[in-house]
Amino acid sequence: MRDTICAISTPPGIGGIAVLRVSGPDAVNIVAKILYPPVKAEKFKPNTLFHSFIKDPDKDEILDEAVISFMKAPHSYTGEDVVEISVHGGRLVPKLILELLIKQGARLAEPGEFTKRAFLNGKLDLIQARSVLDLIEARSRRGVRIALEKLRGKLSRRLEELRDKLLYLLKEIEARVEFEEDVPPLDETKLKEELIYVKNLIDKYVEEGERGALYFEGIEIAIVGKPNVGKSTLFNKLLRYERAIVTPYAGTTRDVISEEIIIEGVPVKLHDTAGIRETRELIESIGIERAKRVATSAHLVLFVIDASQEIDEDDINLWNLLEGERILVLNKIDLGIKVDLSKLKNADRFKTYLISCITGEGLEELETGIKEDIHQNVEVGGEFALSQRERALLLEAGQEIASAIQGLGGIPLDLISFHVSMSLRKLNEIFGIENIPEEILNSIFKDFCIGK
Ligand SMILES: Nc1nc2c(ncn2[C@@H]2O[C@H](COP(=O)(O)OP(=O)(O)O)[C@@H](O)[C@H]2O)c(=O)[nH]1
Ligand SMILES: [Mg+2]
Repeated sequence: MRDTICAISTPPGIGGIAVLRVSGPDAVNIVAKILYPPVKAEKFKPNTLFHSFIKDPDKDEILDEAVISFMKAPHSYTGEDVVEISVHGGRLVPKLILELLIKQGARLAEPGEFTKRAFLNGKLDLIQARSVLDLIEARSRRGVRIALEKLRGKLSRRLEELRDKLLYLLKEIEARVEFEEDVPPLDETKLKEELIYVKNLIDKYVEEGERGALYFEGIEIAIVGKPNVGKSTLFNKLLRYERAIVTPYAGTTRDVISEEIIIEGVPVKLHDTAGIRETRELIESIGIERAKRVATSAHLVLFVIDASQEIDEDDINLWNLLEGERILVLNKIDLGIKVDLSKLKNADRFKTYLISCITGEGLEELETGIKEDIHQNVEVGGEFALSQRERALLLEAGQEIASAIQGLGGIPLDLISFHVSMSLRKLNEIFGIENIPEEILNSIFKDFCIGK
């Protein structure tokens, strides 16, 4: 039998109300003990509210006025008896009530423990449980939609279809391994086709799930260029406030400054970097190292050049240092245009924008270009998001199927069967059907807040 847990489910601080949640077999008894005037357990009717006062049974002092609701097992979030106590939101009172609950025998819940119980009691599969976190953390409407669909089982249903298919194939193969004489021989061509079908579907889901995940994990954009070309000015323009210090002196930005903005529903971490050039100064050179790192790991680089100057060694060296996607930004066109892009290798492969951060010319077009690029990255149609754990397991499931396909015709049938069953196991792990070790379970729920 599980114990009874409690937590404050609303965020800390001052608010209209605060909600304390109690879940477990003793929820009603424990809460009843701190109500005043005293109530019997019968007072708690499923799915109804009643008004009461909260009082420490050992003291003669009312703590607050409250509304109590009761959801009876299994018809509650956790699948257990759940009592929720709404009190006045404040700095101290909810904490005092929480202490009372603990004194009466409830245990303070761990982060995500309510949701973990929902999973353990079969109210949610592990995919849905994880989507609760996505929903809480969603920073855009699109993110909310993706998380909600996942919570309602959209992804679970798709993966279930995969599982059913694999289960069917596994039975087909196993029948040949076990009762070779009694069943018609295996049509290997057909089996291969079906395995390829499954493999392609898995690949598609991994890719789609990765794109969808960008709505939660976000993407990174780094502004890169030699000193004094206007990186910090552009950074501030894109943020729409003066975050980075701008001066006419080269080497002003010595570290990477990062801020998050939402573009097209996608959280974008924008990095302003130290101008990259040869330098003897220690602080500046550490900043430059960081800038290089950020530029390498970013999804997109905005490469800024001073359009009013000729391209020099510093621009060229830096350009050659980069590998990934980038957008070329020719800034300061209000001072005239002198650049000759042919000095930059393969510059014509990338989108180029002429702008002036001072007059604002071209900025809108640049922003549209950035949006387009983000769209390409997350691509409309990223219909669901996979967490890193889900992605890793799905990839492994796919690898097992690939091994089965490769082995067909060459290796014994029971080995093929082994790969297919391993793949099935990985899928089951995603759902949480396979026995999952306590540490892994805890690591899944540890990112949740207390009270969820
Ligand atoms: N004329 C002109 N000056 C600019 C423009 N953008 C930035 N600057 C100036 O260039 C200098 C360096 O800008 P800053 O953003 O600090 O460059 P960073 O070193 O690349 O971060 C500052 O004096 C800015 O005001 C522009 O579009 N036109
Ligand atoms: Mg700067």
